[in-house]
Amino acid sequence: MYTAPDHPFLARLRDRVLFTAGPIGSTLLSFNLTADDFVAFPGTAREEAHQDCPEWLNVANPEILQRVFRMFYEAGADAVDSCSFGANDVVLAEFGLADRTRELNRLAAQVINKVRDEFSTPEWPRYSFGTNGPGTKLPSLGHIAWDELVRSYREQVSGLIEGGIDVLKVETCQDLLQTKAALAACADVFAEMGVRIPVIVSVTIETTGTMLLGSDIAAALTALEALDVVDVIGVNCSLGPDGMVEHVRYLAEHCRRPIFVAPNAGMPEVVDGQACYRLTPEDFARYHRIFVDEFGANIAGGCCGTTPAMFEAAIAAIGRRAPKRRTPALEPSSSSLYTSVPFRQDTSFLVIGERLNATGSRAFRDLLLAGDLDGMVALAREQTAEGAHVLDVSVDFVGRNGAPDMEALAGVLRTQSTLPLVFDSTELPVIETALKLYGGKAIINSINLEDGERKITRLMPLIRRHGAAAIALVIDEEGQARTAEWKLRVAHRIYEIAVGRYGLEPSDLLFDMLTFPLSGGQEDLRKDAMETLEAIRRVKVELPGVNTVLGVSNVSFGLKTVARRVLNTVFLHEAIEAGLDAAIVNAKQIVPLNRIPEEQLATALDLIYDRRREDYDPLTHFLGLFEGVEAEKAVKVDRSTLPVDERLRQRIVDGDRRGIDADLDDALETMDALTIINQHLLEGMREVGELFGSGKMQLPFVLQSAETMKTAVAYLEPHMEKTDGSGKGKIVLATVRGDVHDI
Ligand code: THG
Repeated sequence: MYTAPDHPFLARLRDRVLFTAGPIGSTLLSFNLTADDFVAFPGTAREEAHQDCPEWLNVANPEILQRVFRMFYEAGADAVDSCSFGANDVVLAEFGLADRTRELNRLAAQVINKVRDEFSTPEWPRYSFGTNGPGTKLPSLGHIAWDELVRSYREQVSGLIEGGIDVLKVETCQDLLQTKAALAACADVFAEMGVRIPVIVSVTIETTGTMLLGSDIAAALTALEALDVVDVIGVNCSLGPDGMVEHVRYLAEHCRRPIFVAPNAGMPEVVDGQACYRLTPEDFARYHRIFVDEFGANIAGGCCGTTPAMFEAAIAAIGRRAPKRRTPALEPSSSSLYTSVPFRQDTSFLVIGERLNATGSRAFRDLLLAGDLDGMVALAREQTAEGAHVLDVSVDFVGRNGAPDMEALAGVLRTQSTLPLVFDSTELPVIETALKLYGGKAIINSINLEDGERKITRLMPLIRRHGAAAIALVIDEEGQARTAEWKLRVAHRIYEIAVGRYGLEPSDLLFDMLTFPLSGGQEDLRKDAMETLEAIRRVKVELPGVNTVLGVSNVSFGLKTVARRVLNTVFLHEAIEAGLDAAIVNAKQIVPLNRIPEEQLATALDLIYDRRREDYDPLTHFLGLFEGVEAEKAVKVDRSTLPVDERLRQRIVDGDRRGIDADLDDALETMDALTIINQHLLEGMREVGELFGSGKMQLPFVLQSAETMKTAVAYLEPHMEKTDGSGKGKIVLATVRGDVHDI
């Protein structure tokens, strides 16, 4: 549960819209600086130059930067960005300046604060924003590890705070894992230094309608709003303001923190070797009026290419007043890197796929033991197709070391599964490993009071630091709670700790009231299902806002598959009637209640509610109903009925290279290798390109398709005719060094 820190800047945001300027890099570019401008202490023994490192200007030429800051404060901006966008040691290392990260940031804050002080008055306080850019590495794609990234950002944030910066701005975010690492660094430094200044976080939505890594605005909001260190959420850079309208509208409707909007001055075009921005001051003002008056944006900013004239126009058009009041609605959710998935599903329950479980699924265990990551990804995708909304992931298995297994699996699932993940482990290091890899908002399975408060008080800080939700099991020092009374007692205790002490949002707490199998028939377990249903009903009343979850298959352990399917379905139905929100199930095994024969249904209900009579034991009767009955084989959708060219094209689109050799052999019987590549495989890639361009396919899946293409071409290569080799040309590909797109 976020509560705003008591800070004058945040109080000020509630009263009046704040104008802030951040086009430091593009303004510097328009000055056409020369190599000389980047030389510090020229002509002395200390002479040192780092050309094209804007942050170095804080040392070499602060006057130039101060000219920029002054231009925007003069135009009426309440806040201006420091020159520190790329001042983290990952980027500075490219200039040999990594070990001076802290110093450069401290200086960056001091250099802007000097100008801020020229303008700031008690009636009109001005602010300095310490900008913190994404750097050049994408942790979700494995370019850099969480710990290294956090350490790098900590240096930057420490320096900015030491230099007296007013507000931190984690901006132009492209990868939510990078974003979360930067925010974790802010939280660390606050704790370490005993200070708390406001934090703005702002993501960049590309022309695809998502962040570079494929996250849509809802996914970003879900992941970021779960972090207490975040005070303001927004969007910046990328498209011009017109391309931002829908994303700002989404934030306006859902985001409970103040909103920040800082468009570029349109998409830059290159004219005569100069970046040229088409937006006019009138357009800039018009769009900001929409953002402020229609959507209620609290901070109106400008990113690359915006000019003092634009700020003058916007301030004249909008004035110094409060933005429109908003009434945002919280939608309790989890998220993957790509999408946000609400806990409460309108016409269903939240389906948590159970099959990625080393103790619960033989198929998965075999894949895990064989280290077959592609196979595990395929199992994840199967469950997606079967209707799962999120996926439970448990690598716990006797005799194996869970952390490396989780590292490998979560390392691929984070980009290869569109569904949010539930990290299911009894081992704290396994949970921590997973959280450090995950850019989305995960669900942690689970917290409990098995060893009193020892473990829960170690897990909760992790859960809060990474902005996860948590499943709580009703287990205490005495064991798994058996009666509704006992279950509720444990639930109240956990609530007190998780919500009361650690500030978890109540809706991010999912209580699992647990049930024992009904299949054993022991006298003392006969009423357990009933107690569970009663506890689900009561917890929703006694602890308002919390959600409930259940591992449904537990109820039927020990029965044969056909019987399990019926009992699971009926028990799930009863639990949903009692108010259950989510269930860990095998999605394809849940059947609609109306397809269950009447006698099976009635007997299952008798079993659940322990309606034994003389000469009638529902358990015995239930078992009898399935004697000699076997489950029909599940029908699997596959490509094998398609003609071979279709099969290959579809494989490229699906990014599925497992067993592609056989399909290629098939194809080679009727066509030559080049035809396969040029007509069929490339046709698949063309479709991938279209899906990507229209925002329907995210980058990591495109990479998966490319990998499949590579595998296919490598296989076909020996079948290609050699030409004389005289036609070899040269290809030159270039990208811009140090640019944020330099991936
Ligand atoms: N609550 C919470 N988490 C949980 C559980 C729970 N996590 C683990 C488990 N229980 C839920 N997961 C499973 C996974 C598989 C099965 C049951 C629960 C299962 N497997 C079949 C079997 O064992 O017969 C299939 C075996 C196979 O495919 O090889 O039933 O309760 N919070």
